[in-house]
Amino acid sequence: MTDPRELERLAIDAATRAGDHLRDHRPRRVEVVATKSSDVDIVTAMDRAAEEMIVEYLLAARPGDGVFGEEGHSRTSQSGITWVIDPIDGTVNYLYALDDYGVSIAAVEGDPDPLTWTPLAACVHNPPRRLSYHAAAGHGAFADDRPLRGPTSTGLSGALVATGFGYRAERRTRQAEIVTALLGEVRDIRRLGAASLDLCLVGDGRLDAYYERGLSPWDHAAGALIAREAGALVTGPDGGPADAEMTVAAGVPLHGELLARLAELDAFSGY
Ligand code: LIP
Repeated sequence: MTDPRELERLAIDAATRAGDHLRDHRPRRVEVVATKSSDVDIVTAMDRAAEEMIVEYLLAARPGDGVFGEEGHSRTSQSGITWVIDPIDGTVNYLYALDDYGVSIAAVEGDPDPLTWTPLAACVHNPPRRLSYHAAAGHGAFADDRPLRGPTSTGLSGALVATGFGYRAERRTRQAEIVTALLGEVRDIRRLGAASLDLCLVGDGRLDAYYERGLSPWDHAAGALIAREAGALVTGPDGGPADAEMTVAAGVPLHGELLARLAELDAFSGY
């Protein structure tokens, strides 16, 4: 049985090395090399370079592991452990030289499917702040060496709620309707642009809640474990694992209140 703290250390080292490269070698003009679901769903040369660095480092240390990366690295695991990688979560922020982006790396046991995998270890590294959020299953969550403060216990009307919007205009239009309905019912809304950081900030009590529909597994794999190890609830619409349908993260009682309100707003399907 692999010690999750060994995997956590590897994730921190791999994320920090890639993060140093992203920060210190960021070109003045970041090159967009491809688009995915829409013209604004971009891939940069630095996304690809960072993923290559991360995969090379992790497989040099653990050659039998699997890989499931946003930018195309995919490898079946022989060891039972797979690395779920988003080399730049918050790519648009990176493109615009905004500081809210993260190198997100999680080690999971089982298939790379958020509905069935067992998260073991995670790191979300924020290069501009030289800060690593990290966790090993059963061993708590940290920001560098500081234990995370844990989620807040506020109710919906006093909540600072983060969310995000998809890359397709049709989805964003529906998401705007939902956030408009919530805006008059909560303290305020934030849209940072990186799900992995949003989830870590809920675990650190610096956001009261986060919700988003349409996340990919690599967007939430690491941040969800870190938030959970800090004491937050992170689920999908039915209280099960977070998935593309919906990710909701908060402490109690807010998690239940927000989930119920999103259900009333029909936020879980149709867009
Ligand atoms: C981003 C997510 C964010 C979402 C953005 C985008 P990416 O991931 O972290 O929460 O709102 O639309 O999907 O594409 O930067 O890896």
